[in-house]
Amino acid sequence: MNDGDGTLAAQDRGRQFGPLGTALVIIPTYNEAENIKAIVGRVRKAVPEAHVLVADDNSPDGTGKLADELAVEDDHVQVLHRKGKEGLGAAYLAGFRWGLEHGYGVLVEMDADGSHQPEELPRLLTALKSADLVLGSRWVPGGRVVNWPRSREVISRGGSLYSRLALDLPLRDVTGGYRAFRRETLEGLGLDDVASQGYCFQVDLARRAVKAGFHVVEVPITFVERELGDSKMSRDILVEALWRVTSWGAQERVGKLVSRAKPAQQRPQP
Ligand SMILES: Nc1nc2c(ncn2[C@@H]2O[C@H](COP(=O)(O)OP(=O)(O)OP(=O)(O)O)[C@@H](O)[C@H]2O)c(=O)[nH]1
Ligand SMILES: [Mg+2]
Repeated sequence: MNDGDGTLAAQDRGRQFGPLGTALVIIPTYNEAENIKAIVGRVRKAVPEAHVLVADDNSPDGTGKLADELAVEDDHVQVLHRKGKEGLGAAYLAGFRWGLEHGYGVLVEMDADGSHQPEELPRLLTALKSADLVLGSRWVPGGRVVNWPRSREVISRGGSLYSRLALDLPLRDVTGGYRAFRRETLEGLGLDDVASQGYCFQVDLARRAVKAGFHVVEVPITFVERELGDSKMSRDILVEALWRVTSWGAQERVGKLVSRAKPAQQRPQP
């Protein structure tokens, strides 16, 4: 667990964390018919007390209908049907809103394709007892990826490194999507003006959490490449991430320069 002085732990030490409350595992789906039943089953088995919300963007392959079948059989499973494909970020924002309105204490992000292993969720939830946000991390000691082509690893590591440096974040895996938030953390992130869609949605949330002073902890995970169904990764998603991260970084640097200049100007003259 990366809980050194590089994270916000140093700033927050001594803080008391309250009880967690019921967890809602949000699984966004677009054409995951081959995966949805298996992943929901694994979550229910690994963390029986948690609830599941499938946020489906009207998948043409009938994922939403399969999720409905699961919901009929199991009162811990719900489905949020959305009109059409609007991207991962929009699906999560809708899922978070739903979860907060329904009183959940913890909101978890998890992909449908098996890359995020439900069996590791208890470790994330345990870490959340003394954190505001827990990131499942591939790039801290103990974390790893299985069956990823070298090219994907280079893109992912490069994306995290670039985000870390451009945004001055004390985090190793900034783009990952296996996370557990306390409800108070999400409420403090200003979700109403989040516009990011793809990978940079994850960078955006991590950045907001750090800047807001929340205690963010990374726990190692084993990320497994999907075996069934198609990736939704695209060039557009990478381009969006690159320009948004670059522009946030530039804005922050300008902001820091301005605030450094201000106190000197405002200092009363003797
Ligand atoms: N609701 C919704 N879910 C989406 C959308 N795009 C992707 N997802 C889901 O988000 C999760 C992550 O998408 P993936 O295609 O696995 O993307 P990835 O994990 O970055 O790429 P791979 O490593 O190649 O699998 C999966 O559960 C997808 O079904 C979308 O537009 N709407
Ligand atoms: Mg995936």
